[in-house]
Order: sequence, then C-alpha cells, then structure tokens
Amino acid sequence: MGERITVVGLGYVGLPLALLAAKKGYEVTGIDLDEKKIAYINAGTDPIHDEYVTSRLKPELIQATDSFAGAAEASIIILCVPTPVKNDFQPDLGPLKGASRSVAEHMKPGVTVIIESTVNPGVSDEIIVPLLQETSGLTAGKDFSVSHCPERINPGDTTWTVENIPRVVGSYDEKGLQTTVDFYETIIDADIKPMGSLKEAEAVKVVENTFRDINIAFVNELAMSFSALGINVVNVIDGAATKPFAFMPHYPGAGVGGHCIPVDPYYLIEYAKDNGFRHEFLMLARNINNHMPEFAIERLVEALNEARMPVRGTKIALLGLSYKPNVADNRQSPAYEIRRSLEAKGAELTVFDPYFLQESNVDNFDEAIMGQDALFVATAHNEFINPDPEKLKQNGVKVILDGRNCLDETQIGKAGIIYRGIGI
Ligand code: SAJ
Repeated sequence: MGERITVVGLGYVGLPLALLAAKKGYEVTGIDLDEKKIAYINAGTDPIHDEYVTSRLKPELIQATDSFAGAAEASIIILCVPTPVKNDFQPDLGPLKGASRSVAEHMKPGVTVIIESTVNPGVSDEIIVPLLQETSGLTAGKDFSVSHCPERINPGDTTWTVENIPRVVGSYDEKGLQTTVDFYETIIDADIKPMGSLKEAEAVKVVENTFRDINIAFVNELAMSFSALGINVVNVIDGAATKPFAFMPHYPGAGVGGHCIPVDPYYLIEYAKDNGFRHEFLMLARNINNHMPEFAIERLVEALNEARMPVRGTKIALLGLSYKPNVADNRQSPAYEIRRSLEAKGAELTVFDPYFLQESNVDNFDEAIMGQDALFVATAHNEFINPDPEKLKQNGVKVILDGRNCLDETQIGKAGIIYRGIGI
C-alpha cells in the first residue's frame, strides 16, 4: 500500500495531480463538492474534458468522495481549490478557507498541508496556518507543516503538463520544505526549486502571471497607438521577435481572459495596497487590458461606418465565447463584455462557440454566418480562422472585426469585405 495522500479540489489542477500521484504509487483520495464529478471520476469518466485526464483516468485509480474523513489517514494533503476574484477585484479566499477548515477537522499530527491554489503573498502564513491551527488544535511547525507549491497548469497544453512543469516550493518550516520537495520530486520529472519562505513561493506565481499581463498590455497599447499611425503592430512585433535575445513576443487582442492572467495581478495590487504601496504600473496595465473589448468595438463601429451601416439593427455574428482558442473555458472571457455591449447598441446578435453550444443561437459555423452583415471574431478557434471569403460574401457579410488578428486580412479584402483587426 503506497503512502496515502488527499487532493482537495478535482478540477483542471487537482485531477491531473491526483492521477499523476496515483500513477507514481500513492494511495490517492480525491475530495470534491460536486457529486456528479465524483461519480464520473469513480466510473473512470473525465468530468473536465481535459486530454491529459481523459487519456489517464480509469475506474478506481483514485477514490473520489465528498467526505473529508479520509484526510485523517493522509500524510500529505494538497489543496487545489479555486481562488477567484470578486467583482471588486478583491481575492475571494472563501473556497480555500472552507477546504482548509474541513481538512483541519480531520488531519492528524505529522501531516503536511500543501496549497497549490494561487494566492497573494501572505495568505498561507497569515490566514491559512492560523485557520488550520485553530480548527485542528494542532501546532504548525510542530504537529504539522504547511507548504505552498503554486500550480502551473496551462489548460489545453499537451507539451507542458503536470508531469514536466518545473515547480517552486515554500514552506512554514524546514521539515515541511524537505517533505514537500521530496514529494514533488517523486512525481514530477522537472526541477523543484525550494524558496526561502511561503511568501516567496506565493509571490513567484503572482509575478510570473503579472509579467504576462503587463507584456500583453504593452502590445495592446501599441495596437491602439499604431491603429492611429497606420502601422501594422503584429508585423512590428514579429520583426522585433527576430532579435534572438531580450525580446519576448506577445500579441494584441480584444481583451485578456482566463482564470490566471486577468486575476493574479489583483492579488499583488490588493496585498501591496493593504501594506501601503500602490502598484500604479500594474493597475495601468490591468486598465489597458480591460479596455480592449471597448477598443475592439470602436474598431467595429469604424468599419460599419465605412460600410454605411449603424450598429443598431445590423446583423452581427459574435464568434467565440472561450477566453482562449480550442478550449471550453470561458472564465473572465472578454467575449461576454463584447456581447453585452453589442446588445446594448441594438445589434441583431447571433452568438456561436462550438465549445459552448448551450450559449450559442446556432449549431455550426455555416449557420452562424448565414445572412450576417458583420462578423466579430472574439476567439481564434480553429473552426473560425480559415473561412472562405467568397462564401462569407455570398452570405451577405460586409464587415469583419478580427478580435484576435487570426484571419487572412488580404484574402478578406480581395473579396470586398471591410476588415479591421486589433492594431493591424
Ligand atoms: N492573450 C493576449 N495576448 C497574448 C497572450 C494572451 O491577448 O500575447 C490573452 C488570451 O487571448 C487570453 C488571455 O490573454 O484571453 C490569457 O491567455 P494565456 O495564453 O495566458 O492563457 P492562460 O490564462 O491559460 O495562461 C496560462 C498561464 N498558466 C498558469 O497560470 C499556470 C500562464 O502563466 C501561461 O503563460 C499561459 O497559460 C501560456 O503560456 O499559455
């Protein structure tokens, strides 16, 4: 019988991790609140439609349950629950606190509790450790350890997976650090870097995603500026990317969605604000990225004006609800703000996303373009990126707003369709 571990939260982070640990010989109990998800997993059916999970999940490989009692037998408990932001962009630690409380009611001395959920610096030692102590009656650093190993799952990525992405680990105490590094070294074929503290490990994840957010904001601001200058910003970025060092290309678009990039910076911004520092630059980057749906709509209105069409009463197909291509994930997707804005302007809107048919008005791409005056591409799904311009023209399409710069501008122009991209 392998060492017993418990994974709390069986989503796109917890489920791959649980399967990997089981494959490496651990006795894994997975805990989730979702009864349906538990039944799917115990039957060997992937509840999250993730290629990594689908190809590895088998019945009985892990034991899924909604009961926390099993945490009493675990030597390692890993918390992989969501940490979303609230409407005021304040981090919502509700799920993490709830899971911590439930675990603490059962955990025994000698356990190491590992937090994988993304949190701002300070949450582990200022909020979770005290909560675990108060609820369990045990003492951190003596009866149990707490570590933070931020998840780095990239949804839809089949190259970088839970098996080979390097990790960082911070811990409340030396013993916890060693136990946690040893655990991840037994299951992950990549470097596991010990950090100097829980806060350092928390800051790593927030910093790496904020790095991405500010770089996207940089090219988004360039896109708005170059639109006015008549310069194709994507060509310029691709030109700059020929420099083999010190440049990392990012690309403009109709907004920044997802569970990480638009969320994590607020953890840093809010925590620093609570401690007397205002991240002007990070907030400006967030504001630029949050403005991109509106900028994209302005570009659409410009193109409709050129075609002498108002928004009101014009038939527009919104293509894409997912926040990134070829995944069924619409968390914080800018497409929803775009949909709201076009509806408010009186467009006759058709919505189509092959990954969200229950939110679509039509069942396929051909139906989506039928009789439309204009298209708004909000997500670069494979299904959208190579349309036949002549077919679009025959369906009545006169204007295309390419929110992801993913279509062939030249071919579309040759068919006599007015094209606008984001910065191109
Ligand atoms: N986006 C741009 N321009 C870019 C890149 C992304 O506008 O150049 C937009 C996307 O359209 C999307 C949003 O940003 O709406 C987020 O895209 P993303 O590619 O960053 O996808 P995520 O949110 O899945 O980010 C994950 C992150 N992984 C983790 O947090 C563990 C991120 O750190 C990775 O860098 C990213 O995947 C990746 O590289 O794919």
